Amino acid sequence: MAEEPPKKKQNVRYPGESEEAYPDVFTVMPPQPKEKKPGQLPEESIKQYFDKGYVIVEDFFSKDDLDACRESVREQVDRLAQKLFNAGKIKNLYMDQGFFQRLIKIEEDFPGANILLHKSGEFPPAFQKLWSNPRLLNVIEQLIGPDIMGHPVWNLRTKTPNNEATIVPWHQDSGYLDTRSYGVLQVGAWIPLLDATEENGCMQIAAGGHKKGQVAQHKCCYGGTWYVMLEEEEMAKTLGVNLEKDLTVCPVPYGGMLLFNNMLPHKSLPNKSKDIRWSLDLRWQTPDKNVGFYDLKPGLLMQSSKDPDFKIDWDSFNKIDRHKEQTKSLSGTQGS
Ligand SMILES: O=C(O)CCC(=O)C(=O)O
Ligand SMILES: [Fe+2]
Repeated sequence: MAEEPPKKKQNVRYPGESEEAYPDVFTVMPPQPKEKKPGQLPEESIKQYFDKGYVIVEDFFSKDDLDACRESVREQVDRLAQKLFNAGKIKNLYMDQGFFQRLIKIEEDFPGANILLHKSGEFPPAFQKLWSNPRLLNVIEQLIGPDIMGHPVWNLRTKTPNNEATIVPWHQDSGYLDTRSYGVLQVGAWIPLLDATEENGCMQIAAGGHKKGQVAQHKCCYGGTWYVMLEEEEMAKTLGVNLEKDLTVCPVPYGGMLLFNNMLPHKSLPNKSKDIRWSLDLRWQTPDKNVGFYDLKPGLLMQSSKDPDFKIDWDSFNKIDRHKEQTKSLSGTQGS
């Protein structure tokens, strides 16, 4: 028997049930920093970001920045393998398998292992370092201004080949978020840990779909997953998207990233390759409304225009585990 949907609270609007629109927030470029800072993008890229809602940046990260993240993922996979092996869930530790294969083998013995990793909530120092990378924050400053709050929703994507649970359908990131944050400008950085291609399941976006500054009605849930989804007709009707011309495939080489705002519809392609398509997605927002993730976890201030010596308070941030809080609250909402 199907479970009854949770009773709707009075006077609460759920994601997508809002006609609020903030076109200027997402289409008007903030004043650009007066001095050029390391890593900053040329003006044409910033213009494209506000016009189309996204920009692909190649050759941005150093090998060390991303190799440290790969190493951290390797360690997480190893810990997961040990745990499942000790619990008798997998036949072998698969130590001889490399970075792009080991989780596939684990998954064969224990379907869903990749989701356990995706939802583990572990935010290791290498990911934190990438999130607060000064060159990256210089770019974020170009996109949202000098006051920068890290958004608590980040993800490690464990996209094993031919796995429905890792194919993310059309959505706007704000479709996952609290309606109180709708007018807040947010940037997402999608960072692959290999060359992301059409074959291994890179992202697709609907260029210009951010222009109305509005969150369209999302449906829950896609196939057997927890992902919310935006139907193509709804995207056309509410956001004025014409996929015939707006659909854009976004391959990103290792070392690069795709930047997009929280109103831009996007999805990921199936992984038809033989390797795991690892990626990280990280987010930032203007600090005007620190709604964080449904009041379960607030954002983390990373840069302040008032204080050039501002120090990030990692301890307070790391004290709260978003996934644990989410489970506790039993609200049924999930970060993408
Ligand atoms: O990596 C994916 O497949 C989806 C990523 C995504 O939806 C995001 O970065 O917001
Ligand atoms: Fe997303």
